[in-house]
Amino acid sequence: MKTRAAVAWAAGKPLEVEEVDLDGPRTGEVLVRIVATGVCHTDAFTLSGSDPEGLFPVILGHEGGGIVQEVGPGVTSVKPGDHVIPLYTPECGVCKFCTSGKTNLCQAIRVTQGKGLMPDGTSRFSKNGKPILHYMGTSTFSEYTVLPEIAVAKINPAAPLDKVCLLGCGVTTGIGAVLNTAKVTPGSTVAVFGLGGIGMSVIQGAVMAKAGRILAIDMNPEKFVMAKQLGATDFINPADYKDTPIQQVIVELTDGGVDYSFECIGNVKVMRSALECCHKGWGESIIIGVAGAGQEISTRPFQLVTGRVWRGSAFGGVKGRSQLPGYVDRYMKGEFKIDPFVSAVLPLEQINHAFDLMHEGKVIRSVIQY
Ligand code: NAD
Ligand code: AHE
Ligand code: ZN
Ligand code: ZN
Repeated sequence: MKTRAAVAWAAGKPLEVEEVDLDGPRTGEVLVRIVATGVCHTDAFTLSGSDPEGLFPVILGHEGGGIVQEVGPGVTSVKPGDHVIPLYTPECGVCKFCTSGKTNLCQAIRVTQGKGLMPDGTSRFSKNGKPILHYMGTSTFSEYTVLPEIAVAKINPAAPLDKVCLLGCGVTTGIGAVLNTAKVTPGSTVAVFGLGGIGMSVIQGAVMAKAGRILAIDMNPEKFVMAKQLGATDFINPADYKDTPIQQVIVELTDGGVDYSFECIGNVKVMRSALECCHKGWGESIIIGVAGAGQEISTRPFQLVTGRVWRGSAFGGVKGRSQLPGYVDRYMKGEFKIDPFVSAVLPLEQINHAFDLMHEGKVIRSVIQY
């Protein structure tokens, strides 16, 4: 079949919206019509050429919501008409990782996914006979996409797909990092570095965890408005403290440091600040931001010897098939917000504008509606 898609032909070049060919689902695969997709900073990161795994040409996008159109042989858990969220972290339920009880990082198809291919080692997308690669196993910047069955979460059909698509990455990542990875305890002091879709979701998670104080940190003070509405209590622009390292500012403001910090930017220098603003003896820093090829983190080992902890979190530690539908239901019950995060709704033809809005810091999320 043909599908409209935004193709990234090369790193650093604008996406081109055009018709491409899409092969139908093979064994264990499903064809999904994407109704809406968010644009996450990770899409921009890969498009920029900084992603060590970045391959081109590719159809980006990993924060979608859609409806199953067709299933391939052997698919039993979903059927046409089911509403689904594509999962860049699938859940096979049987691999060593899925059965460990210790991680959400299912590895059943990670190798082929990282090469932009379906589990059988081929691509379903092409143009004039030339393959176009998949991205993060999802490629939601295409109106129709083919996904492995283990990479779709079946959700409540009453949920608005133009909102819950953000549970495909940003909102789940932020809330999950607080509740699953850090396990923030009531009364804690929390610092959030970077107030995009991820950082704002961390703030929501911290409120859900009943944190006592939530410090919101960003170079763009316009972000403080929403951070305050969501429940942040302190607002810090590092540009206001040029002569003092920001970790020192935070340690002084919080009687020795925060209990938990979250890096939601992808800047290795900020990752260091986020660790070093943690309280001696117990403070934990969670790295969520994704850093470019060749970047490395550093700190004095003494920071860890004296009890601070560095952790990372992918997709908020959430297992997609078994736990994400519950997040959709919790949103529907009003336990957390998604709607205010949708700053702009754009047609696929304006997807490059969505990237511009992100780089200009004008949106929390743009949602592409097909
Ligand atoms: P975003 O672009 O919407 O937000 C980033 C924010 O950081 C912006 O508000 C920006 O002003 C702020 N910022 C930039 N540099 C800063 C600095 N030096 N100090 C303070 N603030 C600064 O991005 P996003 O979509 O929220 O994603 C954030 C990061 O999380 C990205 O690196 C993305 O790739 C990553 N991410 C990781 C996961 C995961 O599972 N680990 C999931 C989604 C996104
Ligand atoms: N490909 C990059 C790493 C990118 C990365 O860390 N991705 C996160 C999700 S970001 C979503 O917006 C993730 O889940 N990582 C786990 C995984 O298996 O990819 C690189 O550095 O090579
Ligand atoms: Zn993302
Ligand atoms: Zn698995």
